[in-house]
Order: sequence, then C-alpha cells, then structure tokens
Amino acid sequence: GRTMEEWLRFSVCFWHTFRGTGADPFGFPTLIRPWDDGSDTMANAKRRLRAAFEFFVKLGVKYWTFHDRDIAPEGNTLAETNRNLDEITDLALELQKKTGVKCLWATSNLFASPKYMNGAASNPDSHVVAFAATQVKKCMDIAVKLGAENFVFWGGREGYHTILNTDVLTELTNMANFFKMAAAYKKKLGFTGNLLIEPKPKEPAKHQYDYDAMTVIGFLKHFGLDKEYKLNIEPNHTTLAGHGYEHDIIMASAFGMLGSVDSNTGSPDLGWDTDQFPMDTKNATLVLKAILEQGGLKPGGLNFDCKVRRESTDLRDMFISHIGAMDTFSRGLKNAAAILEDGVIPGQVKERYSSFQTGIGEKINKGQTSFEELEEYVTKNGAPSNPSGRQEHYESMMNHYV
Ligand code: 3MF
Ligand code: MG
Ligand code: MG
Ligand code: MG
Repeated sequence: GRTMEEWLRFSVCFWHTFRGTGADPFGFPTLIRPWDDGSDTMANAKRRLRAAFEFFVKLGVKYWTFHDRDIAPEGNTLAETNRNLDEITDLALELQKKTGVKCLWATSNLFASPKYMNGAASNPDSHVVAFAATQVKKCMDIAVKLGAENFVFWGGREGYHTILNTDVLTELTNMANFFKMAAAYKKKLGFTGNLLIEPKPKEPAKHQYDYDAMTVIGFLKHFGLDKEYKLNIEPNHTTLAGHGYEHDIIMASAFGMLGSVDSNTGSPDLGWDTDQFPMDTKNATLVLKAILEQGGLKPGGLNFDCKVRRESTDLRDMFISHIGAMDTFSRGLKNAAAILEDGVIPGQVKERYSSFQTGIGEKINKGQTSFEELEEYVTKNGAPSNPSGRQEHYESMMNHYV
C-alpha cells in the first residue's frame, strides 16, 4: 500500500550540490553559481541556503542532508561558530516550514579543519577529541531543532597512515567511548531518529577504521554499541573496499543494521570515491530488492551523495543528474517488486536452503547439534553426492527483470 515515493525517500545533499565548486587538485573552481559569491560569509551562506530550497522544490525532492560546516561558516571562537549555526538554523527552519522539505539527516564535518589532521574521535590529543565532541553536541542540538530523522557519522579522519606512531586499541577505545557519549546525549535530547555510521575504506587515511559494513558491525558489537547504531551505506565506498555494488547493503540489512543509503556510484574500473550519480538499473534493482525485503528504509532514505562533474557548468545539469538518478532507482524499485512478486527467484533461493528446514539440517541451523551427532549422521548416510550446479542460471535470470 506504500507509494513509490514512500519507498524511495529521495534526498539531496547540500555539500556537493551547493558547496561543490568543481575545483580539483589540477584546476580552479568551474561551477561558479550565480547566487554564490564564493565568500565564507553569513550573507553568502543564507543566499546558498535559499537557492538550495528553491532547487529542492523545483526538483520535487522532499528531503535534504547537510554537514554543520556546509551551512554556516566557522567563526573565530566556538561561541561565534555556534551563533552562526543558530542563525542559519532559524533560516533553515523557516525554509523547511515554507516548502515542506524535511531534513533526512544532519552530520558534523570532523575532517576538513586542520585541527582534525590526526583524527577526531580517534585523535591522539584528548583536547581535539573534546573539541570534536563539543561540535557533535551542537550539531545534534540543531538536528533536533530541524526535525532531522537521523544523525550520521562518517569517520573521515579516523584511521592511520603509519602503524609506527599509532596505538590502534587506544584510538578505537576512544572512538567507541565517543559513540557512547553521543548515544547518551541522544537520549538526553529525546531524539528518536537513528544514529548511523557510514563506512568507507582507503581515503582520506591510508587505513580507515570504518573500512566496510562488516568491519563497522564487528566494532559496534565488540564495544556493545550495536543496539544504538545502524549504518549509512554508500555504494561507492563499498566498491572502493573491493566489494560488489550491493554487498554492504546486503550485509548491513542481513544483520538488521541498514539505516540509510548514500545513493551514488563509482566506476568499477576507477580506484577512488568519484561520487557519480547512479545510472545502472541492475545495481539499483539489487539495492531496492534488499530494501523491500527489509520492509523499507524509514526513517532512512536514498540520499544522493553525488556531485555534478566539473564540466557541468550549465545549471540544468544539476536537475538532469538528479532526475536521471531518481529514474534509475524508480526503475530499480519496479524491477525489485517484480522479482519479489512473481516469486521465481525467491522460490529458488528457498528451495536451495530447504535441507535446513527439517531433520539434521534444522538442528544445524538452530544450533542444536554437535560434531559427534553430525559424525553419526554421516556414518549412517555416507558422503554427500556431488551436486549439479546452476550458477549462471541466476545471473541470466536478472535480465528478465532489468
Ligand atoms: C565521504 C562521504 C561523506 C559522508 C558525509 C556524511 C562528505 O566520502 O561520503 O560526505 O557522506 O560526511 O556521513
Ligand atoms: Mg557519503
Ligand atoms: Mg563518500
Ligand atoms: Mg562517494
């Protein structure tokens, strides 16, 4: 009974779409927007925010996401920084009310400032850890004010470049305690949204602590945080970790930990986080199948953590790129629904595992047997015969739906 819009919950990110300039290590900014004078002033911040809401409305997207430092300039003191944030939050609240656009999630930028050069929550200097906590506390305050439905943590600088100067256990323990404090503060605020950790490997640190979904799930379980946190999965980070596009979505979902998706893509033949708009329907189908199977993403959504290319100087590309991506996921949703509704593939998967429904298989699956009993079973029944395989059959069946 849910509409496509209710399943998809699209969101536009502020950082690429309104702070992305097209600058890269080889070239100056190209995406000079008519409303943006490039200055880090409050007046410019307000113009940007107004332009952003005009864009959300014209595009017809109901959610947005942002980092604290995207929306308001950092001041010379903490008090000034927080005053800037408060002033912009008031404007954002006014624009949200006027347009009906809601905040899918907020996050703290704990990676851009030089003070985070050696990490935020995992920094070897406790003063920096304290500052990062203070920044997150304020960002959680404004998230609540804006009715954000989730709060995200990407450990941008949480990792190391050389093991020779690094005590990994101290750093990971401090990081876990940081997350415990955030969870405690969430309770104090009465914030009911999800706290989400976003895994990413390889960049910016050579060795990132939140490498991929299973690494983060293991970390959360080890430190007793798995009831407090879920994951925000970015497929471009997943392929960067060497997995298939949908892998981390599937793994997080299997453990009940899939909270939201930074819906983008990277070229599988490129080795970094290119943040392209997703245009591959097969990938989108596999993602949406997992989302449908877990009953949706709410309160999470499909956030376009994607950037228009630096050659896209024509403003229309801001629209076309997002529309193409929404189209891709809409097709993915239809395909995934068809796969689940006609039931052929799910039926074959069920059949494949049917030996765990009864007898010795059921005992294995329920953890109710032992090596001794299994040995007895094999002694009585002999070795299993070699099965006949049908692997390519499944791969080719996808083409029927996509
Ligand atoms: C980096 C990212 C980040 C996160 C953001 C929120 C700048 O590769 O994907 O975007 O999405 O910090 O978690
Ligand atoms: Mg992201
Ligand atoms: Mg990313
Ligand atoms: Mg990316």
